[in-house]
Amino acid sequence: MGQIIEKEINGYPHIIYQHPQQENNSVDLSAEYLCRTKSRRSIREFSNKEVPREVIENIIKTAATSPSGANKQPWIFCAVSSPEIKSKIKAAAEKEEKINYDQRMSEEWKQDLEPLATTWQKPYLEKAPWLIIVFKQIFTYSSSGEKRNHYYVNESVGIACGLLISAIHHAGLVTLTHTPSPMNFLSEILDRPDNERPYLLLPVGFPENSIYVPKIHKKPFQEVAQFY
Ligand code: IYR
Repeated sequence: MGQIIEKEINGYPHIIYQHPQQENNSVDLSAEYLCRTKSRRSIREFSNKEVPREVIENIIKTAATSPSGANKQPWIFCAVSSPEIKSKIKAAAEKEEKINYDQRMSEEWKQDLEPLATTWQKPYLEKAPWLIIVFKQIFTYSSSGEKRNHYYVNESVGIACGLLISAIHHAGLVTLTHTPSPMNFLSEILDRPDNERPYLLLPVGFPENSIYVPKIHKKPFQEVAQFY
């Protein structure tokens, strides 16, 4: 008898689940993914080499596979390649960052950032071929205009951004998780609706030739994992 692949549970259609990789090689697969992932670094110096829109679409589609509270998918990924819009974003971000570095950040915070050599200037916001601005949707509107709840919005969008960053790296590109603060200027420049809040800004592209990154280390495994 053939396998039933569809059935109703709770009155809703369900389909049988099959993982595409059914061979028993999880050790090799996990080691391979670790190896590929370890080479990821946050990059602040971008080449202006073009990145095809299809790559950006694939990266966003990958992020959009993410799990989310009640599968509400409370996110939108805005991809900007327009030089005019990138310039507006750079100007607004630098205005806020200058105030941050001059007035809002504590001495301890500035000291913590010294190894990263960051400043209020953000040339990558113009130079990178793409900016992806992730907005969280704190609620949504039904087709009849009623407010509908979203759940675990920060967790959901955070997980989706993790997948996004991984997809960017695995496409041979680089990014930076940039969080200008405050960042409501992004809602204004991109004319986003009132149910959305900016969450993360990621310049995406190829790295500039011969660049240096800080020699920093991830915590040793013993410090980040505890087995019981
Ligand atoms: N947002 C500022 C400062 C900054 C803060 C942290 I925490 C970093 O890890 C890096 C930078 C900036 O982008 O310069």
